[in-house]
Amino acid sequence: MDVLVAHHGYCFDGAASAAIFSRFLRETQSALSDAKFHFRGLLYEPNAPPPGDKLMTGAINAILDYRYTQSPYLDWYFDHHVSAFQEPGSELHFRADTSGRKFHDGAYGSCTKFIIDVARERWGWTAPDLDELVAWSDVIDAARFTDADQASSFEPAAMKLAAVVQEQGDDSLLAWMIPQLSVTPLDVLAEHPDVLRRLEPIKTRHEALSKRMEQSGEQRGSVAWFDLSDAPLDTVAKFVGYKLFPTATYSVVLSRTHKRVKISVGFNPWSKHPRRHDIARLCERHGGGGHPVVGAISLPPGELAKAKVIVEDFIRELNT
Ligand SMILES: [Mn+2]
Repeated sequence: MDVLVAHHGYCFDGAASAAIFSRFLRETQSALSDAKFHFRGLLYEPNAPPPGDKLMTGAINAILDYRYTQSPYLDWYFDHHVSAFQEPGSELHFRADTSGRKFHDGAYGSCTKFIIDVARERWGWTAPDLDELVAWSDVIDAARFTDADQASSFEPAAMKLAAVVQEQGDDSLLAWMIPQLSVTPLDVLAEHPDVLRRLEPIKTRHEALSKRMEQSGEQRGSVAWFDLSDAPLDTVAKFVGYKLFPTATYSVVLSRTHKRVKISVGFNPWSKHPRRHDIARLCERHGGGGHPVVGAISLPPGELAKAKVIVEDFIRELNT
């Protein structure tokens, strides 16, 4: 039997969700103890095909940490994105499901924690050796770091692995790493030569980007704003903005790659001021999505001018 685990691609929570879910399935469904597991990353790209198109006929199919689909091939579903139901009618379809294998809870900080909690409550399945993986997924996906310095650090093993998954993630790397994550302690896996080799250039790019953000950043009211659209972005640094502008309540970053123009919006997790906006809802107005505290809008690469108009809108809105 084949099992296809389609997960949010190239994000630590997506990979950790796939690791925990595949082990859960192996250990609780006796028919699947010898199954062949396939992993497939799904991206939030403009014009991304409906996730149902990525499923495999004749296999057990799961979608984790990604949008719901009404596809009849979907067997298992776990997600915590509040924007999970994008296709018309998909939320009603989900609510009408009677399989007992499809779960959604927008209150969770990570899909990984959601899966392990549901598996324990409904199936009595536990995996105490994965506690560290679960805890770190929750910290990373919900940005529950102690401060902006910890959030930008490459010291903890989970942060090294997360950087590699995010920046060098592809299906062949994850085909190796996901099964490893389900059985290997994080500090052992983070010292693997294949991980270290990929990490070095990431650190170098990260330092260069930090400099670029320092030069281009400005604070407008309660918003730290970075226009990085002058040159393609080759890395990400989600929290450097708050290191540079610790008094900002929000950050807005405009960036582009050859595939897309992206507006990333976040709430400063260490802000002294309360969050007054639901960022997912604001992003949805422009065809994006995410969580209440962090969201993004992706546009085709030719729409930089349109993106700049949206940014102005956002900065105004976040300052009201
Ligand atoms: Mn997630």
